[in-house]
Amino acid sequence: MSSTLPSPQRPESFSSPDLAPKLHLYTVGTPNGYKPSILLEELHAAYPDSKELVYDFIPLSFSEKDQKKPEFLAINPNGRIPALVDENVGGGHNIWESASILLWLIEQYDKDHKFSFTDAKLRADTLSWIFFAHGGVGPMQGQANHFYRYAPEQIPYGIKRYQEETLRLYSVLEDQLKKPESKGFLVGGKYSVADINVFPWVRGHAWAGLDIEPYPHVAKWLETIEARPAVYKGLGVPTRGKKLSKEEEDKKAEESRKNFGFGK
Ligand SMILES: N[C@@H](CCC(=O)N[C@@H](CS)C(=O)NCC(=O)O)C(=O)O
Repeated sequence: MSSTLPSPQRPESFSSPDLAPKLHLYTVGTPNGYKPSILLEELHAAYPDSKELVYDFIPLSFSEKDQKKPEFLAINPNGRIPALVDENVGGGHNIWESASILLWLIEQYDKDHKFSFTDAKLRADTLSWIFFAHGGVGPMQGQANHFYRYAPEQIPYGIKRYQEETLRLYSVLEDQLKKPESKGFLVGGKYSVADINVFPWVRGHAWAGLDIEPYPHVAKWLETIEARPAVYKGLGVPTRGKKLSKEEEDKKAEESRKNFGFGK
């Protein structure tokens, strides 16, 4: 049976046709979607000779409901992006849930622990911050986005509840990042997978109607990470989101409402 999913595309970093991709990323330009492309680009920059890291991406379309098609459900039974198929391992392997994909990539390909740690306590700290973001920032900010941007009726209680909880989580990040020993990163005084896992969410604070100014250390952390060339490249997969005007934001929200079936 031929696939009805979009064709794979090559990211700019691996445009050479003689490199056969063994990693296939199913993604959309959302915070969860950007996490693995950022890490893949960081790994490529850190290990430029590794052929195992050559990847392509399949830009799924929410309006076409690609994420609910049987071909994709065979890869991710939860019907959501991102998902990764890794053909470097015997028999291939499907990995889904954004944080799980990051941990898989680190375990398999970050041989020199450039974005991870060998020390048991720092590994545990990494998991703590990853679970904090995966169970807290992502879902809470996702709900803030929903009530603030997509809900067909404005429900002030829902907006307030999720915006306030997201801001509380930002204050936890702020307290960590302001410690001198943090050196501006979440774990072990260095940029790691713990930062990559939460960065795309916090970067999208404005979409949830949130202001980052009360959190200067978080704002500085965002700026530092955003300035990394690999992060720039990762944010271009599948498409580069551009800064939108208020009118463009409202149009995008309207489109998204239609795609998710709760449009006006
Ligand atoms: N916990 C999951 C969340 C995945 C998720 O909610 N993905 C959204 C985009 S950010 C999605 O696929 N939405 C489409 C849908 O719900 O059908 C993860 O971190 O991978």
